[in-house]
Amino acid sequence: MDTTLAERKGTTGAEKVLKSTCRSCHGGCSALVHVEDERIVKIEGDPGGPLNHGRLCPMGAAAMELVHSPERLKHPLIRTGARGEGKWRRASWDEAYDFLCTKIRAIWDRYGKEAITIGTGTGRHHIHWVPRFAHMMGTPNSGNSGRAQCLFPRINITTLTLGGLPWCDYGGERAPGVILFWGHNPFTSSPDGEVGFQALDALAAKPKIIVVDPRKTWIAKQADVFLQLRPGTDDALALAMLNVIIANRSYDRDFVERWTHGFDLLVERVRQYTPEWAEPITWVPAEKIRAAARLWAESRPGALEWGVAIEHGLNVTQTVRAVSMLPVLSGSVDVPGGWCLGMKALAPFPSLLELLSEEQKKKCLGADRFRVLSGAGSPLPSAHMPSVFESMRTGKPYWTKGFLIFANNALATYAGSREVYEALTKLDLLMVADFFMTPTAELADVVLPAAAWPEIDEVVAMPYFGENVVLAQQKCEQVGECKQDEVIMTELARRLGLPHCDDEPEDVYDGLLAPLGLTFRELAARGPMRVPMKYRKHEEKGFATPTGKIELYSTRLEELGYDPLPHYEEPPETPVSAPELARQFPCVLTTGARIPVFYNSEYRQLPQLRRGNREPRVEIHPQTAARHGIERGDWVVISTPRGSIRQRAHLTPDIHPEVIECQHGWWFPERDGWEHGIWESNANVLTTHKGPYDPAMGSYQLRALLCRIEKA
Ligand SMILES: Nc1nc2c(c(=O)[nH]1)N[C@H]1C(S)=C(S)[C@@H](COP(=O)(O)OP(=O)(O)OC[C@H]3O[C@@H](n4cnc5c(=O)[nH]c(N)nc54)[C@H](O)[C@@H]3O)O[C@H]1N2
Ligand SMILES: Nc1nc2c(c(=O)[nH]1)N[C@H]1C(S)=C(S)[C@@H](COP(=O)(O)OP(=O)(O)OC[C@H]3O[C@@H](n4cnc5c(=O)[nH]c(N)nc54)[C@H](O)[C@@H]3O)O[C@H]1N2
Ligand code: SF4
Ligand SMILES: [Mo]
Repeated sequence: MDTTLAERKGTTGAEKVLKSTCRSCHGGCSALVHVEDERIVKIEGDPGGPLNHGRLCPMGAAAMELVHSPERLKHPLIRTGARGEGKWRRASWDEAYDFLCTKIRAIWDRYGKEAITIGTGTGRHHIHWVPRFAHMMGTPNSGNSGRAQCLFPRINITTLTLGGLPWCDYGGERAPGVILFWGHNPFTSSPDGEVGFQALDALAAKPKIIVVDPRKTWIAKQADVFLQLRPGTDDALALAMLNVIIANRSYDRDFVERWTHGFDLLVERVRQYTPEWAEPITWVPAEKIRAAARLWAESRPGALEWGVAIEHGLNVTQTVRAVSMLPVLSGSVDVPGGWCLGMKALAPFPSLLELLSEEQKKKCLGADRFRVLSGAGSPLPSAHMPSVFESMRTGKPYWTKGFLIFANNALATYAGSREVYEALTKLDLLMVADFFMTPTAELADVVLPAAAWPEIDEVVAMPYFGENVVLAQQKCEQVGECKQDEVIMTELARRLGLPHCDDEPEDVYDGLLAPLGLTFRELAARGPMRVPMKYRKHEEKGFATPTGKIELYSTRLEELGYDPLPHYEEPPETPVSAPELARQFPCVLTTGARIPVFYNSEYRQLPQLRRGNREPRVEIHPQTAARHGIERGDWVVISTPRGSIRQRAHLTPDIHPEVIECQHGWWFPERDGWEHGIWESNANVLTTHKGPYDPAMGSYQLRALLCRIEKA
């Protein structure tokens, strides 16, 4: 990887156009990157892109501004003052690596290899490399701000019960008859390698539409049935829909009989969950629940678009279980236009888990308690991150003393920002690799400049863990001394003399592509590749579960000590379970519905995206605002029992009158001081990671909490 760009791409002088893949979000849009004299001069959508057909969203369109931002970190920094004092010295990569190696060895000697955790954030290009690097380092502890909160509950639980996570079949043999958007808005969020443009294109065939959301989103306005529920009650709603489908006998009898395990037990279980039972819990009229269940069952095949909203609460496992049964009962699994298991085009990623001894694996923080988070069925093992923070703060069950972060603004995106702060300031070593000096990076001992997507080589397969489309990213420009995360991990591994440190990232890419008979360079030259879809794969080999069937009654959950059938539990902080508290905090708070211009805590530095979005916004229903004397554009203080923040009032009749929605990820890069305003408008000042948790995944609450609003 050390040949110069000019040599590799022949870019000296004339303009060249290189094919790559946008990852300004979870990604997948094919892009053409124009390079002149080794500098990017334009980035545009690639008309040949299988997922985007030439289009880019606002964040993709701002990618060149990201690459060339004057705010970018361009060389390593070592802290010279106290944490947060903002005193740094510029260091060479050699010095930075030497500094890291000395600190790492000192922690190993004093506290053991498990005392270092490798962290990352949402699904970046290097998401698989983080646990790999942890295993090379001899630690069972790696994880991210989303592992128990984002996609992985869906992955781990469907892996246990269906043998894998299915995705909507767009552009296949036929179009879906109905699409169910459940706590999910892919037109804005394009999550997990499932680009919103695909969902948009699927609407052209005029499927029936059902939307479950406390806010009347753009897609909710086109819906045949819109279920405007109380945040956090998704499980109750899904159970009531299952009840109706079973009571009406409108399920696919052949499929259920032949391909599911435990249907009779499910029938028994959901008999109690009638729409009338669900109405006062969910705030959705029973008749609407019936209408949605009828439409879903009648308009097969059904495609389920479910999102992160169901993973930001405490009923994650049960909700994933209940919602995933809707396409199962309607016989929509792995059929054209339905909800299909991926083609798994790549070879399994070499995670090097085998490097950990059994004794070391047992030290994975929180794994014994949250047995679906990182046990069998989890394609990416993970520590329970709240337990990691606890171990940083208290030394229980042992000390975590080093935290090496590759892409995560921990102070903004984990629940309980102040608790995270307390934990980070107790470390002996905090390393942060990022594009920018974030408030989290400001607390580090070493800050490393990371390369952004147009500056890296990578194989990407979309959707995540489905792998129907394989794409390449190509390094098009060298910015300052920035390095790709995989390269940083490899170089650090070499300095530490870790096992497998001789593998080049490109060797790994070639290995992943071997089943396709391609090398990385060949893929990069030819562009994206779509693997032909095969349907009803279970007819050949069954489902990859212990019974070979879809487990409505989960034998794996039973074995792990969890309820094998879905049930509903009211979370502890709601108007129903805590009426006393609700007198002080009368509104239901949800946070973080995605907006088109920012990515979690990112991009506030980019004028193209910040323009028109200078300040954080809280959505309030006009009646609720009037009750509190709040007018459009006022600063509003939002409080929970844990803290207060302020955001500007955005009044809209599209939100449920009892619900408040505040944006997440806010800090102000332009402000002085290490905090850069991290305590002012950051939604996670309002949350906690100290529990309670979902019993199987260890998820905490980022949404569906009680709050109070007042004019600032
Ligand atoms: N209250 C509340 N909190 C939430 C959420 C919510 O809805 N509400 N959403 C949660 C979810 S679902 C998630 S996944 C997390 C996301 O949490 P994070 O992943 O922490 O979020 P980001 O702000 O997207 O990214 C963090 C940092 O990564 C840097 N970065 C981006 N790409 C790269 C790269 O390739 N290499 C390196 N080294 N750095 C890079 C960015 O500059 C940024 O500073 O937040 C969670 N937090
Ligand atoms: N532009 C942009 N794109 C992003 C991101 C970003 O920050 N910006 N973040 C990325 C990340 S990390 C993720 S995980 C994905 C998430 O993307 P999505 O899965 O689409 O999730 P959100 O947009 O967070 O929420 C979807 C909807 O859930 C609703 N909602 C809120 N609470 C509840 C609830 O309790 N129940 C139900 N049923 N609905 C509820 C919200 O009103 C919102 O309309 O987006 C990714 N893509
Ligand atoms: S949807 Fe994501 S991958 Fe596509 S252009 Fe936007 S940021 Fe890039
Ligand atoms: Mo996420």
